[in-house]
Amino acid sequence: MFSRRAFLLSALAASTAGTLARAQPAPQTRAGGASGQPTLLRIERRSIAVNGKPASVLGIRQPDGTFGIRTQVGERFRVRVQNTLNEPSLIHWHGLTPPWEQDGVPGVSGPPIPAGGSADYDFPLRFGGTFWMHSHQGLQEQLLLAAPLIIRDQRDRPDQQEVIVMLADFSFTPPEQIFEGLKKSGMSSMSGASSPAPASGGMKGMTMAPDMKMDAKPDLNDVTYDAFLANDRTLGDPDVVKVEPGGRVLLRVINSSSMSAFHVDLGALDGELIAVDGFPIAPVVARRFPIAVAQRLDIRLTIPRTPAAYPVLAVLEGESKQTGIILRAGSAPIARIPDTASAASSALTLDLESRLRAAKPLRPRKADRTHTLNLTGEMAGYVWSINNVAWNKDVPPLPLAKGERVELVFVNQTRMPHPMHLHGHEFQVVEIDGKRFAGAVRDTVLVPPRRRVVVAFDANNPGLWALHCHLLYHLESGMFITLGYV
Ligand SMILES: [Cu+2]
Repeated sequence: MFSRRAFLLSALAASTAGTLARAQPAPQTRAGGASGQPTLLRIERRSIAVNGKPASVLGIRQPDGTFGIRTQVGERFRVRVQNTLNEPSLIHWHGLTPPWEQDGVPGVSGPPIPAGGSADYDFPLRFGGTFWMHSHQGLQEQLLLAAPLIIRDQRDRPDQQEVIVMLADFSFTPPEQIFEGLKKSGMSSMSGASSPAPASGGMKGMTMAPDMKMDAKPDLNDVTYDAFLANDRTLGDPDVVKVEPGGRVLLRVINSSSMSAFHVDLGALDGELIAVDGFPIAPVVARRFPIAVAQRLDIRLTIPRTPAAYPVLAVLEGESKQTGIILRAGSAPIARIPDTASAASSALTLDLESRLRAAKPLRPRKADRTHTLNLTGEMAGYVWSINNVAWNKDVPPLPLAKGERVELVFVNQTRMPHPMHLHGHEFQVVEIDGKRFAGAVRDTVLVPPRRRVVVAFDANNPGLWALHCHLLYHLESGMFITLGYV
């Protein structure tokens, strides 16, 4: 008999199978479901217009044109993904807790789906909320290969209109060229600085410049984008959503950007933030909320009784560029909103994070195991790493054991913020800079420059799991590690 560990390793080594799902018991037939057929999702090339110019991008849609999927907690996630591209691809279910082989990370959970191939998924949905799906293959995410993944639950009221706002950054430059440019410009900016010249072999990128000041300004927005999109559109031609005057709206904001964080700006409307990354919090009322890459915000709004157009904007961190959608109550006229805000926004901070409190916190428990993850690297050569090791196939998984309470200590030693994402488990923010508190349960947490953030999770989903910075080019250059247990 194979031990579970042997199974784990052999499954890892298998790289030819096109089907990822393990054999499952006969699926329950859903009420109204067409004889228990899985939902079909197609990875496909599609065309959008950006700034009046055509752009060829990727997407994930059902045959009827629906982007992504909307389902219900308690249902099984029964999906067949068809890859219609002429290159391999694989979709990660961001924030869900599937069996590890169905997590959609090429080389970790299994092989990518070859061109023209398909893969099946079948697992129970443990919780509801706002999630999303995106390619974890190469740089496909930059080509908008992402879609909403909404799981309705008892928080979804019949008298509340759901509005999805999917944010993205867009460039007409091919992603591979963007990545090459980052590596080159990192080198040239380094040689022009007063810091010591970079050593050959890229090793310089693995340590902090010794003369770096503690108060050095953060590096934000490495990539200069051509546009910022909300539901695939710019403010020049925005998504206009009809809402009821006096009605209630649930905004599900998803930051599917590859590299860009925003401040969500509700203008004159008060928003009640009720969940982050799908998980409920003690509600926070405000008109502006930060959202890092890969995070989600569930915001309840009450639309005033006066017919009017209410923009929901997202202002780029540290700059004035903005995108957004318009909520149109009644037949109000819609004014053109410029794609630059009147003032530049600040960098994202942890001010809101430190105020968030989980509505359903983890059971208090001492950590059985703690891993410290120094976030390391720098712009020179564009090398990003964890504990000074840029990810490669020979890096062993961080050890842990089933049943343990595990704490991850993120210490950002760089000048860039890093949104850190753990696969297959929800975690709770339990400490910021030495101050313990019962913070939000979520799956992606921002670690700004020089800050220390601690998260806790229960090791209840054995397998091999990715843990990484969600900035696409940081992830791609090595700010990535795995956790493994049986
Ligand atoms: Cu990063």
